[in-house]
Amino acid sequence: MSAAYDLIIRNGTVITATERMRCDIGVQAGHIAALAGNLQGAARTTIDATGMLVLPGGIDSHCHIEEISSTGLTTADDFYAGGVSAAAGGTTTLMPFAAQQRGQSLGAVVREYHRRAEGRAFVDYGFHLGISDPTQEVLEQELPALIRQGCTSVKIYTTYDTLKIADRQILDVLDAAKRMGAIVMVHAENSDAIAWMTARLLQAGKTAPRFHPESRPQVAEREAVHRVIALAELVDVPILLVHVSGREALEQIGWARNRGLKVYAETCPQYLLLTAADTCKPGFEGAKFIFSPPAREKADQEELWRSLANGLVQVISSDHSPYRYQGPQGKQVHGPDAPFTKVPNGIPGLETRLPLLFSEGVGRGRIDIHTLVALTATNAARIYGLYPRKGTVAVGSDADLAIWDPEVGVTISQEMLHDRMDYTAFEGMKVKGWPTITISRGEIVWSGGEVRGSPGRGQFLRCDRPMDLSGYRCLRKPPPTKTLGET
Ligand code: DUC
Ligand code: ZN
Ligand code: ZN
Repeated sequence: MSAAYDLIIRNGTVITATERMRCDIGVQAGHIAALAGNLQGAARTTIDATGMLVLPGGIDSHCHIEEISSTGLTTADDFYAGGVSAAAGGTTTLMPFAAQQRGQSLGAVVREYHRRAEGRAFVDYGFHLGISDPTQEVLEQELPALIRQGCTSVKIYTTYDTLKIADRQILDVLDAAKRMGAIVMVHAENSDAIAWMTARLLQAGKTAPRFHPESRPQVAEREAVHRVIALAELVDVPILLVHVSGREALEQIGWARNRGLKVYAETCPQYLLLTAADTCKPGFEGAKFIFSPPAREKADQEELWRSLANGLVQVISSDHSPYRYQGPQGKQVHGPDAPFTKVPNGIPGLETRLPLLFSEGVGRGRIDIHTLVALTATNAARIYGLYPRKGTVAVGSDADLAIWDPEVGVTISQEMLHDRMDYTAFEGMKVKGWPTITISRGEIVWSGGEVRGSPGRGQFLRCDRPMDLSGYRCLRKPPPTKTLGET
């Protein structure tokens, strides 16, 4: 008797980080149950994916969902709106932060973020731990318990007065992570250099948004990147540098790799597609492009694209950090003439991340499609302990899939997006390729421009210990298409 499936996707071209397969996919109870040419059996739902590419659902491994900043502002999207927006752009897993502020218990912070997500999350999610107060109690008691509960990654800052930790504390965090098998993500910019530059700019009356990039020059990022690499070498533990913005940080990462150090790196579409000049928009519009580190120059974009193709950078996240342009929680919270220092940092990007990379990366021949999958799903799954449940298309994996129409043309506009924002930094950009159907644990959640599914369907993901990526390189040459045998 032939098998019965909940869902069969027929005639698609399945793409993973290493394979291109003409095959059907059988889904049962939320998992991929079969991959085969001309799959036999019946299904309650069948999707004809002729002419389409079937990719693993994306993992956005750095985003800020309903996060309260140290200045008391909350990011615009909750776990429902963020999840819907992600799904509409082909992403099925989110990894936001449970962000500690000084004096808070880390365990209590994580409980609060669980409360925010439960009953609201639309796609599956795990939590990174944002640590700004690494007391002995946090590192020796709370952290081990949270790691056992499936939060196996930690983010620290070298900048922002209320978040940054000193070198000695960084060493303590790295040492704790090493003993417990967690991975440390670092926002690396030299805080004093930024404060010094900022004071000079403000004194000279240079307060407009366009001075934000000048206040955070590459040398400030380069110094902090080098320093945290050195601290990680001293402790002998891998680290991941988040939102790497340009050439100078990349040079340090390349130097570390050549020394044999396990230094991973992440970048974001804004560093590949925007420049510092975007903050020069008329009036206060430049505030829409204030994020840190800032976008750099064209030459930095080119170097970043190269670093994606050659494996220097492993992960592309959105760093979705949505503060609306208007309103009391937004960019103009301190008025339309506020100095750049008072503008909340961050831009949205959950929904546009994959289509921008598909179009600008694969479409323009800067990266191949397997590298795209590795950078936007598989590598994050491995680094953050979700592989092979997430991040690939394989028998036994969760049926998280995005069915892409590689030919459809879309002009990005805020109107078409599903987040709670009132602007996108990518307004007017034309892309080719968009997911027509997104499937999360076997359930169609986005199809033909419609969102399906209810708040709370997303599940918390207990992450395992991070997986080593050494020896796992991006492909330089696409693999041949495999045609799988029939069943
Ligand atoms: N760092 C982030 O990772 N996100 C938003 C703001 C910031 O500085
Ligand atoms: Zn950061
Ligand atoms: Zn961030």
